[in-house]
Amino acid sequence: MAKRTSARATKNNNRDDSPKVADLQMETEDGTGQLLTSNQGVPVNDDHNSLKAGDRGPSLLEDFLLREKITHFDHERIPERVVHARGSGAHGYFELDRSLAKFTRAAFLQEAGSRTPVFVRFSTVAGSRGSTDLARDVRGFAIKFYTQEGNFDLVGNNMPVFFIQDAIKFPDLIHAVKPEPHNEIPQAASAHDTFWDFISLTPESAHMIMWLMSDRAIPRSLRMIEGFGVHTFRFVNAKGESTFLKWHLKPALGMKSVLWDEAQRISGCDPDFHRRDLWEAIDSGNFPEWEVGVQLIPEADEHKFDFDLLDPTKIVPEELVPVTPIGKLVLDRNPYNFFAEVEQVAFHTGHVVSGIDFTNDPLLQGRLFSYTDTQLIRLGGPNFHEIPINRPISPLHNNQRDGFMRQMINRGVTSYDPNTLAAGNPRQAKIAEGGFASYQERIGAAKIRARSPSFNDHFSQAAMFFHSQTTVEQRHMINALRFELGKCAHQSVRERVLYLLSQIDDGLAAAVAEGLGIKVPKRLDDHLNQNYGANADPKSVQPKKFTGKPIDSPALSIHRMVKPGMQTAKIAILLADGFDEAGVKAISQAVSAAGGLAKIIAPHGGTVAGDKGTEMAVDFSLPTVCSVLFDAVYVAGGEKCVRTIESNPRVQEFIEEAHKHCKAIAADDAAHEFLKSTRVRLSIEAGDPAVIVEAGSPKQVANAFIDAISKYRNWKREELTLTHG
Ligand code: HDE
Repeated sequence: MAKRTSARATKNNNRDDSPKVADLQMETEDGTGQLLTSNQGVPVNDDHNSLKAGDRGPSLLEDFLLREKITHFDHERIPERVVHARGSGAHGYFELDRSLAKFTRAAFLQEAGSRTPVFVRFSTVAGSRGSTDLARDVRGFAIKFYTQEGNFDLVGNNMPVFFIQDAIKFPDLIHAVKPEPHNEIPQAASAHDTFWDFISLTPESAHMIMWLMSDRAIPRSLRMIEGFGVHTFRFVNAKGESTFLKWHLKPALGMKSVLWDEAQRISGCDPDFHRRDLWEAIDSGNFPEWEVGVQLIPEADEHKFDFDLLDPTKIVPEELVPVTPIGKLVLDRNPYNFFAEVEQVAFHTGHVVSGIDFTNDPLLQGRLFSYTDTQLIRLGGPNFHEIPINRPISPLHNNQRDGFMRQMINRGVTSYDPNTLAAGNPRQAKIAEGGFASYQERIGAAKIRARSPSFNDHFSQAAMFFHSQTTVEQRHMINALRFELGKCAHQSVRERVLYLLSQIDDGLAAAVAEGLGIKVPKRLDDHLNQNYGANADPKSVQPKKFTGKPIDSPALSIHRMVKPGMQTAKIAILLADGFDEAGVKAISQAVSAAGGLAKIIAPHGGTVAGDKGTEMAVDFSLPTVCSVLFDAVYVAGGEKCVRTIESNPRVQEFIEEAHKHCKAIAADDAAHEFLKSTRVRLSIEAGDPAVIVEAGSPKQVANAFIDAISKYRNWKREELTLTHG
C-alpha cells in the first residue's frame, strides 16, 4: 500500500506534535493586553452602559454595540441532540499494538506503534442536556479517529446490544423512553409507563433490558465503562477480502458501578458527577485508558452461530470468539471549550475509511441515514464538517460548494468533475491511495418488508446474561425491575413485562412479581406479536420461551471480572481540630502511594490544626459534600477531634451512608466507640473485613484499609444493611 503522510498526520504523534484538532480559530490562552472588541473588531470603550438619551432617558436604536451583543446572546442556543443530549468529551489518541494489515487496508490499522488522534464523547441517552449523569441509562461512547485517510467514527455504547432490531422502530423506542408528552415527566428516567408499555410489546428488547437493569447502567465513572460498536462490521483488506468484526473497549481501571440508592443520592449531591470525574482525572494527569480489541469472524463462519450476526440484539460471546487486543485508547486532554468541541462534534456511523465497511444489520443501515440528517438542523446546515472539531486532519478537496456558514474559500473556476480547466483535479483516488471502495457483496433477494426468522430467538441470550451474573448482581437487577415497574401506574403494563421476564427465567419473573405484589400471568393474548408488522405469520414469529441450559459467560458480569486496585479512588478523611496527626499522615501517605486521592473533610472550610499544632488545608467542608461522592471513609483520632465530630449529625450520616453502600471504613482507635454508636456496629460485630477498627499501629490500619478499598466494595454487607441495590 502506498504510504501517504502529510505534515499534519505523522506516525507516532505524541502529545506535542500531534495535529491539534480545533486549534484554528482558537483564542490565545493568555489574554493579557487584549482589547474588548465588537464582532467587527471595533474596540469597545464602555461595555457597562447602553447608549441613552440622557442618563435617565430611553435607550437609542443607534446603539449598535448593545444590539450586536443582545442579538448574539438571543441566538446562543442550538437544538440539543434528540438522543444523547447530555455528554462530556476529551481528546486523546489511539495507539495500535499489532498490525491488522491481514484483515483491513485501513491506513491507521497498518503499522504497530502508530498513533491516531481521537476525540471521544460520552453521553447518556434519554435525558436532556442539563439532566443528571447518574440516570439509569445506556452510556454513549463515540470516538472520532482523525486518521491520515479521513475521519473514522465509531459511534458505540457501553452495552453491546440494542433494544430493537430494525431502525424503523427507533423513533417509537425513543418516544416511549423520553418524558411523557402530556406533562414532560419524568426527566432522564425509564421508570415510567410509556417505556415499559413499549418494551412489554417488544420481546426483542429482552436481552437489552437485562443489561439496562444491571449495574452497567449506573457506572462509578465513565473511565470504568466498557465500549462496544454493537453492530457487526466488516474489515476489507488490500485484496478485497472481508472479515466480520465486533469492536470492544475494555477500561484499564476495570469496570465499577454504584448502587441504585447511591446513584439517586449522587444525582442530588453532584449531578455532574461523571463529567467532573472525567475532567478532574485528565486534568490531574490520570489519563483514562482502554484496551481496544476486536472479535474477528471469517466470512465463511457467517452462519455458524445459533444467532444471526446481523441481529443487533445479540452478542458473540467472548467464550465463542475471543477478543483480540489491538491497541489502546488514551484520553489526555480536556476540551478548551465545551460548546465548540463537545456540543458541536458530529458523529456518524457512515464516517468510515477505506478498509472498514458495513454489514446489512437493519439497525445499522437506518443509522447510516440518520446521523447526517440530524446534524443539518442541529448544526445549522451542510457545512458542519468545517467546524474545527469535525474537520479531518487529512487533506480535503472536492467540488461541494457554498451553503450556510461556508468557511472554506475555494479558489479556481472549476467546481465539477470531470474537468480539463483544472487539469482534472481533484482526481479520484485509487484504492492503493486510500480511495474508498465498497465491499462487493453479492445480494439476490426479493424486495420485502419483513424480518428474517433468524432474528427470532429473543430469550436465550437474555437468559445467558442473567445467569452469568453473581447472586448480588442478580439481586440488583431484580430490585431495578421492581423499582422501574413499581413506578408504572398501569397494572397491564407491569403484567406484560412480568410475562416477558418469565420467558427468560421463571425465578426472575417471580422475584420481581413478589416485589410488585402481583402475579406473573401464565399466558398473554397475542401482544408479543405486535411488533412484527402487518404481514407476519403469528405462528412463525411467536418468540419461544427459553427452556435450555443457559451459557455461562463470566465476561458479562462486572463482579466476576473485577480488577483489584484503587487508582484514583477518592477517600474521605473526616477530621476536626485536634486530629491525630500521625494517624492521618499514615493514611494519607498509604492512599497516595496506592494511587488514591485523599480528601480532607472537616466541619468547616479553611484549615484545621492537628494535635501537634500543624495546620492542614481542608478540601471540603462537611455541608458541601455527601458520602456518596467518595469511595471510602477514614475517621481520624485525637480526643478533641473525635469529640467534635461525634457531636455533628452530618458526620454520623456520612459514615452510615458509606456503610450502607458497602464501602471500606477505617477509624483511629480513639474513634472506635463513636463508630460503635452508629449502624457500623452491625458490621463490626459481624467481623466485616472492610470495616477496620483497632487493627494495630497506624501503618497496619492503613494497610488493611488499602486492601479493602482495592476490592472496591464488600457486597456481602448488603445482607446486613438491606440496601440491596
Ligand atoms: Fe444513535 N443517534 N441512533 N445509536 N447514537 C444519535 O445523532 C440513531 C444507535 C449513538 O456523542 C443522533 O448526532 C438511530 C445505536 C451515540 O454526539 C441520531 C438509531 C447506537 C450517539 C441518532 C440509533 C447508537 C448517538 C442524535 C437506530 C450504539 C451520540 C444526535 C437506527 C451502537 C453521539 C446525533 C454523540 C446519537 C440516531 C441507534 C449510539 C439522531 C436512527 C444502536 C453514542 O442521529
